[in-house]
Amino acid sequence: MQSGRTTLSKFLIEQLRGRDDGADLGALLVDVAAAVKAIAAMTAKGALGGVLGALDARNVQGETQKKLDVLANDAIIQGCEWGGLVAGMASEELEAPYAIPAEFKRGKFLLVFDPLDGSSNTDVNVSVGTIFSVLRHEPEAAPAEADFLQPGSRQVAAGYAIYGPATMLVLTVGAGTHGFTLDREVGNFILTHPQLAIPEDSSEFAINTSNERFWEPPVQRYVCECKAGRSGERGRDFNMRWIASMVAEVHRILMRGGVFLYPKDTKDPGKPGRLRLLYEANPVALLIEQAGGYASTGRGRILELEPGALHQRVPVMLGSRNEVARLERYHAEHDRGDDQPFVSPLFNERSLYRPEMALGSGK
Ligand code: FDP
Repeated sequence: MQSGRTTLSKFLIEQLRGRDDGADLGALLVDVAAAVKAIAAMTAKGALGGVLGALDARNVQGETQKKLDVLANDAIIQGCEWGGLVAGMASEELEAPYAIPAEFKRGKFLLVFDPLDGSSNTDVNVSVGTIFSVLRHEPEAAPAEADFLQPGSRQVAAGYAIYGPATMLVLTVGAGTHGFTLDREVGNFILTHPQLAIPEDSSEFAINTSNERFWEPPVQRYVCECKAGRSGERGRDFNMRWIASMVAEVHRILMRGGVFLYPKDTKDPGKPGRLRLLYEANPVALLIEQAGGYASTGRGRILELEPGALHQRVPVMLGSRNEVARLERYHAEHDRGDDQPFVSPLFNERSLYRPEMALGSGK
């Protein structure tokens, strides 16, 4: 039964009708969706596509590039550069912004993206995704790097695709967060999850606990309390998940609540967090807030950060509002110096959590 289904194009026409630049924004998002379908086809072939494995190259972050990172990056650039809709693009895989070739008209949007988030998972057949953010660009001139450095609150659209058992596109144009499922036979994204809503409270957290000794005390306190469950401060048991693919974690949170944390740590003092602000944290923060959740660094709202560099990293804590608010409170108490050492009944005297443990050498 095809009739009565809301396709992505129909949804965008209806959502953006009457909005300044609405038709152009809709057309750009349809181009992004077409590129996403190409990436979905590549990832779905797995080993049969000959595209798994690493390249003998590193990206600007010094991370080993996977073949699929580069192919996904090319798919988005080629899918979006020709339509006269974008003035420039920036990607996790490119050191500097990509200038639109002279033969194409320049448009009024900037497209910023992580072509394949969680790509370390491609070789093990676990869900990965594409994250994107659309910003406005007023001048006619080719955009400089500084033009991309806009706070997340100025995004006009944001979304991600998740390449899992089903391919989904989750999107916001500033009026709620909505999920579309790819009908592979027909080739259309169909609205299947309108108006996603994250519960305010949750008992599920996601964090890479192998970094525990490098975290700041407020994060150690939060996680320690979650692990203590009903015998501790929180008075109820928590569940933990770690997929190591942010898109998949965020998707779970949009579906059933929870929190995802990639906090600041002392593992690599040169990196104040793992995730990149412009093309990971900002788009995901907008999606989460449009679904009623909250996204913070622990010390303030992610969407209000003034970016300082294209590939800037930030601490990320997002999901169910009350849990993220609690994390902000723990950071504030710590920064004021009045957080109480947390004593979990699960830990014996020798392994008691004390704030000064986290301030030590990090060994
Ligand atoms: P990846 O480097 O594989 O792209 O974006 C960074 C990210 O994945 C997230 O998707 C994921 O949550 C995180 O890194 C995984 O980090 P760990 O290696 O610490 O598990």
